[in-house]
Amino acid sequence: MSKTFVSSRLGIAIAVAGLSSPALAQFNYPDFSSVAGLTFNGVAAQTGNTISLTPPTGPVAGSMWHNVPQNVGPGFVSNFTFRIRDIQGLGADGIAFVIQNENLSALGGTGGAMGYATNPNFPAQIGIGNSVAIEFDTFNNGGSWPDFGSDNHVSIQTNGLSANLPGQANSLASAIPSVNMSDGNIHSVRIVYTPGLMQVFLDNLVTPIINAPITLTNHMVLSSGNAYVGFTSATGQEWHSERHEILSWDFTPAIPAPGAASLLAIGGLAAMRRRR
Ligand SMILES: [Ca+2]
Ligand SMILES: [Ca+2]
Repeated sequence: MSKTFVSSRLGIAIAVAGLSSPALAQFNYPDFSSVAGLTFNGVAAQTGNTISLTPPTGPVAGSMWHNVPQNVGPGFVSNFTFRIRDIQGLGADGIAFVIQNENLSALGGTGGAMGYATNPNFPAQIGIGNSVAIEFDTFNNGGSWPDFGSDNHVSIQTNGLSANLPGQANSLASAIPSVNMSDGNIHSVRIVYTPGLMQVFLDNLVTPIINAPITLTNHMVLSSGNAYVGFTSATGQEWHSERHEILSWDFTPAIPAPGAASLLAIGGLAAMRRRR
């Protein structure tokens, strides 16, 4: 393959990525054999076909963002699967799905700050401002800040434009799921948002574990309705850590842009042909 060919292909890729059409911004990673379009910070990295947000060591933190700001304002649906395994000691600290309008290098503190927040014990580790984080928290930091008295909770956390914080004082809504999130099994999450309602489903697409009257623009400043989406994670100590993995991820804005409809139609035709 000639160098000229490579650079012309790269030029086309840049030209496509440079388009601001929301139709191109929606994405689907059935697995992470390709990590094109993603940015990694801290210890987060592709590992085989999955994303390892953190290895089972510590204290470390990692984040992963889709490179293109997504049209979250009018609403969206995002599905992902995660797995938490290689538990050391009590295991810590969990995974967060984060909507933020800071930048692609955003990464918060280690330990209970879970990569999205400022760790109140280590205030030099600044959290991500202008953010809403849905945390899947596997360590009860009750000795340091109120944490629902649970080492297995889900909570929607924000501190408005200021750096996010991990304690329950910054929770908009929360739940204690019946499933053990750090049992080494693959868990499925669906987040459904329309202005005024955020729903979080965990391993059950019928009944949400969180059904909360949340409007993002009450807590964040978006850019023409857009913000970055992605994941953060962290561990506290090597002796209380775990591997946090994301195995798949998709994101669909609520209102398909012109062009998205035709892409969906093409996908539908292809599916029909496959069924025949
Ligand atoms: Ca915690
Ligand atoms: Ca928490």
